[in-house]
Amino acid sequence: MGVLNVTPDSFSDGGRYVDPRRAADHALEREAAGAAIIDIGGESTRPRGAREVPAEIEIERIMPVLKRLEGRLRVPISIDTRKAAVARVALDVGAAIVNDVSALNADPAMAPLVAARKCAVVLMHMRGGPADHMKFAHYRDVVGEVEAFLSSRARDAIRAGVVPSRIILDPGLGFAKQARHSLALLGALPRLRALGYPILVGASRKGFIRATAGTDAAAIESATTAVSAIAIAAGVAIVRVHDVASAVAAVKMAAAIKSSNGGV
Ligand code: HH2
Repeated sequence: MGVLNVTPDSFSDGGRYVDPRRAADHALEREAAGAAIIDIGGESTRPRGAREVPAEIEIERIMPVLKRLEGRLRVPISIDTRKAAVARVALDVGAAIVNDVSALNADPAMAPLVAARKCAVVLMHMRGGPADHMKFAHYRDVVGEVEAFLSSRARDAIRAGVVPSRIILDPGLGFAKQARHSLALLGALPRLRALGYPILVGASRKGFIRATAGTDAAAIESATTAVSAIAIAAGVAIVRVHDVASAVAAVKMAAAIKSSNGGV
């Protein structure tokens, strides 16, 4: 999944793709580099005080890009939003996946929308909102608590009419999590897999990578690629990244090693 943030303030690529033509070209480049999904977002969720964006502004940011991509992008588009009004217009112009970092909690209209459209949905673990989630980064058993949250959100989604086979779960690395929490979740991916849904991880360029591998750009990129390989080897279905070409190489290697089955 290639990330395309159409925001002035995203923590890793903020402001670069606000021009719709540039953003659309970038989506096409990411597809050409091997992305299987393009994730488009019009609201930053960065840890330190991301500002709430009204639905109209999110729509104003994403629609020109989605319109430019209509009929040009072959891979599915995922829309990164917590707002049903934004998801609705994106689905109307061909988005296939709703990526909701609130796991359908932020907007009561989101679950009925996803159910009615029978689209795929990413349910991500977070506590609090994008502006204050780091206040809630305290756990006794981070893996158990995230596991319980995700399975309960999946149950609630199904109760609301969401098609079970269209649910994707995400531990929400960096969201209401200290570095050690994100690392623990990456170490427990087989447990999350055992919940029975495809798993998505978004590790790309996040704070726990910087805290672990170093803060220069090359270290951040190589460490992101390493995490993609580890995640795929652990059975994750989707890695959400900025540098698609590196992730594709990592995914190819991890998948080839897995399917070799140790020579058996
Ligand atoms: N991370 C970010 C945004 N959306 N969605 C899912 N499902 N999982 C994630 O881990 C995830 C996400 C934050 O990263 P980024 O898009 O680079 O920054 P920003 O939110 O500032 O645009």
